[in-house]
Amino acid sequence: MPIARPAASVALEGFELRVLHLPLVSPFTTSFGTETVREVIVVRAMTADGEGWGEIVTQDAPLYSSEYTQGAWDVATRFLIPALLRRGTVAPHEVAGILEPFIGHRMAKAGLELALLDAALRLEGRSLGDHLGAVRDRVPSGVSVGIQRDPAALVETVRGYLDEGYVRIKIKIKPGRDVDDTAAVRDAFGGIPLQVDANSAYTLADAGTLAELDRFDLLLIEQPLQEDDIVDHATLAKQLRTPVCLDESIVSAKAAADAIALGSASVINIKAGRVGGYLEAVRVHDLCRDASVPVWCGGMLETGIGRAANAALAALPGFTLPGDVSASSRFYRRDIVTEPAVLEDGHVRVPTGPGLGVEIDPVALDEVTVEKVVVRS
Ligand code: NPG
Repeated sequence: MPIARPAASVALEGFELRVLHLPLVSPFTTSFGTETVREVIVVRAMTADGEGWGEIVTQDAPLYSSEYTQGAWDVATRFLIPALLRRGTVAPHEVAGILEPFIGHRMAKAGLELALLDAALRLEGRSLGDHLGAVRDRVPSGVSVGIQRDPAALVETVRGYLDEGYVRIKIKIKPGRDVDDTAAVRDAFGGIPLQVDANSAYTLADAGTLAELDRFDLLLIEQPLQEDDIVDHATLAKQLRTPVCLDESIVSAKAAADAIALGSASVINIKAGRVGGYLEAVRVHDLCRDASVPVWCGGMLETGIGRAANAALAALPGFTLPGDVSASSRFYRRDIVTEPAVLEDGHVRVPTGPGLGVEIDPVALDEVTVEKVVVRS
């Protein structure tokens, strides 16, 4: 369902941006590299009637997408924030239109829009989940498992997450670390809900190897080819029994519609940052639902801010597969919110308080802040 009642306007006075360095509980390895510290930008919208928080999910380097921290910082402070402040009074649903002249930079735009959504909904006393159209009070929690030293180590890591109660396992793969890793997890744990994520590491020439994964009855294979390989993904999908899910390629509702029309994906991962905001994410959800394409909520190692918003999004009715909406403790020893998301019976609760429904822990936030700027009207 499209959002029926837009959130109210807020009188903008400024924005504070902070770069955070959050140490990870263990290194996270994907086909594009290993992270030990999550670098991320947190946004505080300052309005005449209070504040709102958002998160720009870029990483320190442009390895997952073309966006990265210092690029987002620059475009936000130089172009995006000034454009919003020039308007003065802005409703969250107007943000995308105001920022549209600036090409790309969707993660930066999403973070700013989320801060406005939080500010506006707090004023109205409505939760983000209510606003987006959530129909559940908790969402099933899947976990994304990085590439480990060897398949045996992977099995032990997966065992730990299954013991904690995660209801779906996603393992990262790359050339040379695919069939054996998947076989090891399948053999060790039988018919658990299992999927793999290649983060664009393959080409069509690898179709034979990827078809070997068909025997493991995976829920899906995520983003095997490059972001722009929308036609190649359609060609590959015809050669695999495993459903192809797109992540990096889906940068908007239009991109999702194109991918579905071409047969490039039969499942879609929705990440609000990647598509330019939670409101566009709802549009992706709506069109996938109309096309009977299942969706699930992706994760970008969010802090408690983005994690709360993701739980709200994942509670929409078309999210029929468990998402990468795990407990905060999957990544962080100390989060920047006072009540970080926890795993309860394999689920994460959808916050019900006004706005994001989480409160910032100012001491924890200061401790991980490495750079800060305030841009005022
Ligand atoms: O649970 O937040 C999470 C992480 C899920 O694997 C995950 N994210 O490719 O989807 C991905 C990957 C990612 C993380 C990509 C951070 C880019 C940045």
